[in-house]
Amino acid sequence: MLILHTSDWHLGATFHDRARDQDEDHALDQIVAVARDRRVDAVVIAGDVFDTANPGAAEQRRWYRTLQRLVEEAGVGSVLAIAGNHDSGLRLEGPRELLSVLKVELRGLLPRDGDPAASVVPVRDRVGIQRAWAALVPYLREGDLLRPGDDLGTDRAQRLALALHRRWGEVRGAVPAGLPWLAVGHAFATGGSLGGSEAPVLVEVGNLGQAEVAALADGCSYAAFGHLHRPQAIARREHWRYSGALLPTGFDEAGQERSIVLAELPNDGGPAAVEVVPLRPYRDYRRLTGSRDAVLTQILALPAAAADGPVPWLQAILHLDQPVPGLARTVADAAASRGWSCVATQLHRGGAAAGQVYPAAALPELGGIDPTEVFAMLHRQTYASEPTPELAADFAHLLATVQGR
Ligand SMILES: [Mn+2]
Repeated sequence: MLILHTSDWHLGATFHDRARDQDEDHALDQIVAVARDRRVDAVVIAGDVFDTANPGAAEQRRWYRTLQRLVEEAGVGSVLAIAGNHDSGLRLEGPRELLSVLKVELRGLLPRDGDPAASVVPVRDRVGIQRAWAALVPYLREGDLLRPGDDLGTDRAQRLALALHRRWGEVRGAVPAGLPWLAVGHAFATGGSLGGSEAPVLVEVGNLGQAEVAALADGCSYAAFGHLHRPQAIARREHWRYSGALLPTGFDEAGQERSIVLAELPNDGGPAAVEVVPLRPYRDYRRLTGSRDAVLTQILALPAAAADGPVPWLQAILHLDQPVPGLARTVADAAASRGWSCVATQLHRGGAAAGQVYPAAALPELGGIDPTEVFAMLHRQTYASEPTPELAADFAHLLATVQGR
């Protein structure tokens, strides 16, 4: 049985205040196409379907339409989804019973006194025959985990980890024997045996800190996790994975490939064979850093964007030692000349950001300081340099005008 694993769609998330409807559609189209062309049996969405607990109408429509396409257009036998920390579990599983009739199983909540067996669902192939089980554990919050009378120690992080592992173990214990099974979770997971540079890269940490994925996934054929945005195996087990996010979530991820996972479950319940399938990006992202001149040179060397294609997005981080009026406009115009859009300009001035000009003990009387000296001190603090003669002359002219001399 072939499983398609994806997560962290974050539908409706803006990127530097810009909507990415077309980017989302472009990625979701590819997921539907892979599910159809590769004859996928079941699709797993491991949390953070939406970016906020209260998604807009357009995002909800995109979500339901994608579910419908996976079932009707791609022909999959099961779609399984859980809530992540960005989702409202209550809202996500609102239509749960209705969608269950339509081959879609949603789990948004697992209350602390809820039956763990309610989180275990059958996974059916394209002709509707059950071939596996799935343990669907949404992102769990403190109130879902701790029970009255619990004595799990005084350290909060350790107490929550123990309670999470207990809950995961209860769900795992509710999986019937006899068929392969999937573990589906949304958490910052570790393998437990790794440390230092081998630990999973921490991209986003939930309230619960770290969790031992084995507590849920031990003995499963495939563990489909969400929450970390970089695609990766967990604890070097190729069949325990984060699929990674649908779209880049920051310019620091420019150039990072986005992907989905295809996992072929063997009938004997052993570990799945895994294939990572890249998603073609809708647009290019680039971050350019350096002095004003260096960044402008790099911008003019960017590949020219096709006039009828998606506009690639640029972030410019400029290191300045002098004020440069109109710089953001200059950078935006240069980007536009190559067909790019500069969606974010960040200025790094060389001086101390919020340091004190004077030591606290030696604050002078304001009336006793010459305005020209105050201007020079501010310049030193902001840019770690002296004002140029031209700038000093401009300031002197301005001061004379203000003072009416
Ligand atoms: Mn998350």
